[in-house]
Amino acid sequence: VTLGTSGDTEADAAKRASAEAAIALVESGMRLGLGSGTTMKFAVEALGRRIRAESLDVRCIATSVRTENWASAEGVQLTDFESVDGLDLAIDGADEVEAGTLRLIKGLGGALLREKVVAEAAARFVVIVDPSKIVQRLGERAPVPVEVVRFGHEMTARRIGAIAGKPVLRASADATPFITDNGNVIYDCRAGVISDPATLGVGLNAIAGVVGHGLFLSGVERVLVGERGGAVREMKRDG
Ligand code: A5P
Repeated sequence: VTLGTSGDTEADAAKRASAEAAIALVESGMRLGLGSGTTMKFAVEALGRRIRAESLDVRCIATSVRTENWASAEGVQLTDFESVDGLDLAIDGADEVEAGTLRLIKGLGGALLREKVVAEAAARFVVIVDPSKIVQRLGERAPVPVEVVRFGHEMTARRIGAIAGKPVLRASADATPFITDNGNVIYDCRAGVISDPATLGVGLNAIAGVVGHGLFLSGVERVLVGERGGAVREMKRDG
C-alpha cells in the first residue's frame, strides 16, 4: 500500500513517523548516538534535513558502518569516543519491545554490540519502532542474537545452547557466516518466551567467547511507536 506522494508503504510511514518524533528531540550542541536498521535510516535522513535547515551543531557516533555511511551522505558529522566522554541522547530501533517494562531484543541487523556500547554511553536512550515490534513478553517473536568471537565459536555455541535455546549460526545471503562490523559471528537463539531475561543476560555474559547479546534490559527512557497513519504514541515504563 502506498501512501501520499512520498512512496512510503504503510510500514515505512510508521517508521518514518517514529523517527521524525525522535529527531525532534535533538538540540544544537548535542552529542548523539545513531543506531542501526531501517527505522534509523529515516532518522538519519530527518537529522540531515534539520542540520541543513537549522544549522544545528551536532556530533554523532554511529553503531554500524552502514549508519556511518548514511550519516556521511546526509552531511551529519561523526565523532568517536576518543573525542567525546559520553552522549546526550542515543536513538535506535529494536526488534522487540516488551510493553510495560520497555525491555528490548535487538540485533537482528547484526549491530548489537556497538548499539549497546552507544546506548550505555548515552544519558538518554530513545527507541523508535513501528507497532509490529511490540510484544507482551520478550522472546515471543524474535530470537536472542549473541555475538561470539570466531575462535572456538562452535564450543562457545554449545555453552550458549545450554541456557538460551538452540543457537543457529547466522548466515549471509551467500550462505557463509555473517560477520559483524567487529569481526565476530552471531548465533540466534530461539527458546520462545524468556521467563527470566535478567538471569539469561548474566549467564550469556559469563561465557568466554561471548562479546555481547541482544537483551537490552534497562536504560530505555521512552519508546516512540509510529502508527501507520503517521501518528506517534509514546510508551513509558509502567509504575
Ligand atoms: C540492529 O542490530 C538492530 O538492533 C536494529 O535496531 C533492529 O534490527 C531494528 O531494525 P529495523 O528498524 O530495520 O526493524
